[in-house]
Amino acid sequence: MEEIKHVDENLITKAIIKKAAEEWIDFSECDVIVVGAGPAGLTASTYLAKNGLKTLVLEKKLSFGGGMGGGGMCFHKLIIESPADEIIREFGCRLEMIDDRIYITDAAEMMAKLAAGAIDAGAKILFGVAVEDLIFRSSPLRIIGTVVQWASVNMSGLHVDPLPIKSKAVVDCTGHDAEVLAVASRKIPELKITIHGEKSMWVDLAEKSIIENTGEVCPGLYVAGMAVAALHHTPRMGPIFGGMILSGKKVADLIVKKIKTQ
Ligand code: 48F
Repeated sequence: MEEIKHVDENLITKAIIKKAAEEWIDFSECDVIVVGAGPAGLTASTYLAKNGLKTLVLEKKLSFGGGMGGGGMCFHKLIIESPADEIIREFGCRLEMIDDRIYITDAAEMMAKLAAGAIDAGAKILFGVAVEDLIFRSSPLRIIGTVVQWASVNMSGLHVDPLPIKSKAVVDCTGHDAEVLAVASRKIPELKITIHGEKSMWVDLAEKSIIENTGEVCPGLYVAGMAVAALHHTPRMGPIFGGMILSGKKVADLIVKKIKTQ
């Protein structure tokens, strides 16, 4: 076997910092910032990027998948109902039918394939970056980007000022706590956003309401996935993911239409 290549320690540091900084500069202004790399965020970013929009996904954890990894109470399976199965198949995910138009898949497979789909479509996913605030303008009132911080800095409790990233649209895909909308509600009262929180479980109604209520919250700010239930006080649905996938696709379609006609 050929001898392993010698690597100078300094080259590692220089290469990582140079390449990462180049990409941060490039993405400091983008078309869409998707906050959260769960099922809704990954689906949305895939279709945004496929449509040629410069799409940045900010995820505060060091992994993608959000609530997918936990399956149902840590049993490693997820349920998908029609017509979301068509989208899941587009990502190359294998499904097994368990009842009329109801399917099951592996949590790890769905996480990996949705993320690979988003990356292959051209979306950039950054881990360990938390969105802690928004950039806004008045007359007319609108959102024009996010304010970000290393999640590890937030966890440390150190006082470090964050950095802004501008975009034409921001999508809250942060799940049950609707973290971005919660900040908007608290810090930009003119937007008149109230987070009521999700209701108890009712699967059919939950899935339908998520898809129906997915969309623009105010100019430049959109919501998809479970954050929709938190905003509209609609039920939760547990480990069934058709609504998340269709919500992600719907928000992407709305943003593409809006940005391309601007
Ligand atoms: O929670 P999550 O999976 O949200 P989702 O895409 O899907 C919900 C389902 O997983 C499930 C369900 C229905 O099937 O009930 O729970 O709506 O993914 C949200 C992601 O956002 C990240 C978080 O770490 C997770 O990966 N996130 C949350 N707040 C922030 C954030 C933030 N402030 N900045 C960056 N990432």
